[in-house]
Amino acid sequence: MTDRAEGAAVTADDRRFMAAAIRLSLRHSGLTGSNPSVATLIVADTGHGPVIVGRGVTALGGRPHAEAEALAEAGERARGATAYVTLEPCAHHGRTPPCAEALARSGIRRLVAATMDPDHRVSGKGFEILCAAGIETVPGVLAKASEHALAGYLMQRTSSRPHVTLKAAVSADGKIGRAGAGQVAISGDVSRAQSHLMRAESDAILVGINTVLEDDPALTCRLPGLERRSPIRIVLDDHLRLPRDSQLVKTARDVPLWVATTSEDDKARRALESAGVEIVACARHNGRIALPELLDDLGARGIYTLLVEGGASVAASFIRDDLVDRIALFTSTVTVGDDGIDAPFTSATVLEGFSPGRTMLYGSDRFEEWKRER
Ligand code: AOF
Ligand code: ZN
Repeated sequence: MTDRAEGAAVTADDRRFMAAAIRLSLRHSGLTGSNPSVATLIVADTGHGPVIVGRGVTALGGRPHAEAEALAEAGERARGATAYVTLEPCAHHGRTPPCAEALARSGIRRLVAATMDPDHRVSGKGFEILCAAGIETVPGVLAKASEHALAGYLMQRTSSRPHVTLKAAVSADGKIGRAGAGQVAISGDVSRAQSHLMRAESDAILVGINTVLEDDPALTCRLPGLERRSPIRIVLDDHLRLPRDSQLVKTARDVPLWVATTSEDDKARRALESAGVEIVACARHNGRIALPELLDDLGARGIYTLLVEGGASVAASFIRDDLVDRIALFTSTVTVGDDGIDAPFTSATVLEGFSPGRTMLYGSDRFEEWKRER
């Protein structure tokens, strides 16, 4: 959707309230199961300018929907008001009645929406219900910002696979670590906090078995207060080499651990399963785990946002199969030396087909975000 509502009057207040609704929607990102985290604001003109009289965000777990909460708070004050929704209101009878009908009954005069819901049960039908009820319906306001907030959901609904972010921490001399040296501290504390926040916002995090054998990572979010927002941890482990005494397996009963494999070694599988690990059986392609099929499987299991954290060969496989939607690149001032492992890309060599997004400084590290041009 383009960033401008066609043929309708969009005011500066409309953009301001939609920006506030998008910020509210982020509050439950990653916490609404297979439902997107969306938000609704009901804004009434009290005679002293517009005032928010109802606000709602999709509840934890995905239900009730945002509109129900916002309309309950607004009550009678919804009459004649404008509703701001970050996603087209639903039109289907799910576990709750359709939000489009609830909005139509509430007496609102205008509906301002950021983006259309690609779910086949909605996809324009929500807007139709509101238009048919005589409500002025203005879609496409801050569409790009909302699509960014809903990237995982929109990707899964339109292509069946998760939105993939490839994260790399690269030294000043273009290395991601040193073979056989265990974890090499490349980025600083502030970048580490930022990357743990990225974990908290992702449904799942994925690494290759070599990274596990080298670094023995826990892959949890360890930011104070966000420990319970650790993503599902996924290891690509073709031959089931994951050690039983690894940090990952030792914590498998607290934070889900999935092992993606083509191995049919029943004994090894059972040993991992008895430690609380879930085995994800994969198809094989050219002697390796077939990544496109694995991603479709993860999408079907409700993973909408996937963070790929390493190592070099896993990153190279995702790039080769054209499965990367976003690159999060931390470049530090540390140098590793000539015996380091070359990063699959650096600030100077980011992949063709990616365009720059944000650039920020985290401590002395530089962070760049690159987005796939599709
Ligand atoms: C809304 N408001 O807050 C959200 C919506 O299983 P159900 O019945 O909850 O339906 C899930 C679908 O509802 C989901 O695929 C998406 O189309 C929509 N999500 N819609 O009106 C909300 N979270
Ligand atoms: Zn709904």
